[in-house]
Amino acid sequence: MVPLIITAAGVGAELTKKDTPYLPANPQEIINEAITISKMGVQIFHLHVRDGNEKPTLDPKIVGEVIAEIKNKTDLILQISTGGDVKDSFESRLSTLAQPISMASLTLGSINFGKNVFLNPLPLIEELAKTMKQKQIKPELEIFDVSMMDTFYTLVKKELLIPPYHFNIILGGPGWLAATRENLEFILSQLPKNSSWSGSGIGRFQDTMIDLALEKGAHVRTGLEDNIYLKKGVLAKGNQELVQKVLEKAKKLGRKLASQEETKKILGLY
Ligand code: KMH
Ligand code: ZN
Repeated sequence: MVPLIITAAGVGAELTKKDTPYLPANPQEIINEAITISKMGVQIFHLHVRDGNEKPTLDPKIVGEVIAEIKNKTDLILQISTGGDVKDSFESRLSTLAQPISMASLTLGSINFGKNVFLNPLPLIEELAKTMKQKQIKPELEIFDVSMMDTFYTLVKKELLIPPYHFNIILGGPGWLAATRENLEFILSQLPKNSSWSGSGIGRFQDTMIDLALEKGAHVRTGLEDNIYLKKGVLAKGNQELVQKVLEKAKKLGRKLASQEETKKILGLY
């Protein structure tokens, strides 16, 4: 069986310490969280950065400092978020690709996000994909809905993506595609052969998607960005508790963790 890759989405851009006091919400806390989960065997850190006031930021200086420190202290593969915050400009989202990172998220369509819209018009998606290709940054293709697979094939036709493709199928948010086996299998039926994918879900559907992904021998994404509860009514005391839960599930299934070298090979990192 393919060894398991865990992506940790440690903070995101939406939550605050009012939602959970365990959110790493300033540069030092994000760096510390990265170090902790790296020691547990997590291979990829999906990175959103906060400033000293706990506000999401794409300021290249602050983002650059956090990246430098995480690279200095861990061997994590850094996957910068090009989604940012729903209010971020397209220009600032594109600016994240100037950072020295080997992966970046690439969402393949627009979707309702809380009371806002996470806007991803085709020209932006194409510009992001083109820049990633030029800079040899591996896109993680974020699939919130089956319609986003249509955009994937548009990018393939335009030769903006380099195989093998890596997807993150993220279901179960309000107004998104529901996190069901049927919906996941419908999406999977449209993935090119030899693609890799991880399963992730929002709130209580994080467990649903992780279980389905593990059952299918795929990879997983966990972390406080997607879900702040360890179980019903009990907050996770940091990303490490969510990672620990994945490690226990993997152990039960006899699934071993991928090394960083294996991870790079599986994902076809440049
Ligand atoms: N914060 C959301 C608007 C990504 O990181 O690429 C976008 C998001 C997806 O979190
Ligand atoms: Zn994100």
